Amino acid sequence: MTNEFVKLDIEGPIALITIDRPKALNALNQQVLTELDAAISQIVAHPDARALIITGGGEKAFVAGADIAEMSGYSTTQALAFATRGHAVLARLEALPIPTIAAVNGFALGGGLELALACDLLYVSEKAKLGLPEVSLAVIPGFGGTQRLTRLLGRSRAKELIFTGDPIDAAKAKEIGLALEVLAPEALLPRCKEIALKIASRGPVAVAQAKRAIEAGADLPLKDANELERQAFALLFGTDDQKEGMRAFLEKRKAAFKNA
Ligand code: DAK
Repeated sequence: MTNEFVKLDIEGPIALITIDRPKALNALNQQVLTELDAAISQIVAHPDARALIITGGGEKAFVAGADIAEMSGYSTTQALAFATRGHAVLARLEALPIPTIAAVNGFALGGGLELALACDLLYVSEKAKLGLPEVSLAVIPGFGGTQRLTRLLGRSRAKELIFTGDPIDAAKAKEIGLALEVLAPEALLPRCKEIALKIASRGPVAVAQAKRAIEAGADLPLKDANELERQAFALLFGTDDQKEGMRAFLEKRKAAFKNA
């Protein structure tokens, strides 16, 4: 699929989405959200995709936020509709059964950081700058930033970033647990692909169940979350891949998983 601003490439088991709107540093306008939603639908329908990487086109930005020019004249009704749309698209991204990786190659501000936060894993280039600067525009994050950042980093860190609006650099992002690794710009995508390929080599149903247990469990009391894990663990013993994975170990060979 090639759209105007959102490119989807599927190479083997890896899907790669590139947000590519260089004249606005890849800012998320309505069209970008629509194209992103369509790309997510294509990934859902693709039988071979085992991991998704999202990155920004060009050298400078991952995504520099929601589109300020488009938002500036919104009424409260339009703002509600825009936030509803953004939340819906990011919720679909978050609900993908395959792991998702944000390859943050530059500015990830506002809606851009919110997009990265809806991914499972976040890697940054040395050039990355991450932040939620919305209060400097006299609004607040509108695509889940107040919630996902807080759940990831805790209230205190999230409040510091959101109240000041100041972006942080790559090293700080790693120090506070927002980014997993800091990479040279040219090493970022290769490293993300390496991680994606490793994930793709594991039992796909098991990876999907692990993601579900972690994500759904995070919203539950521990007792209920553990029950969710117990059920998922048992369910996997009904799959061909579990038989293959354990047989392959015992036969000292590489497993050939079928996603079944
Ligand atoms: N939107 C639209 N255009 C943008 C943009 C953005 N977020 N960010 C950059 N651009 C455009 C610039 O206007 C400029 O366009 P031209 O002037 O060339 O036409 C072009 O990209 C290059 O940007 P700069 O010339 O500014 O480049 P610099 O290197 O000097 O600066 C920068 C890079 C990233 C520091 C700067 O562009 C910047 O500060 N950008 C804005 C970053 C920002 O504030 N992002 C957060 C946006 S607010 C809600 C829903 C959603 C949200 C909130 C509420 N509800 C409905 C309730 C989310 C809000 C946000 O994401």
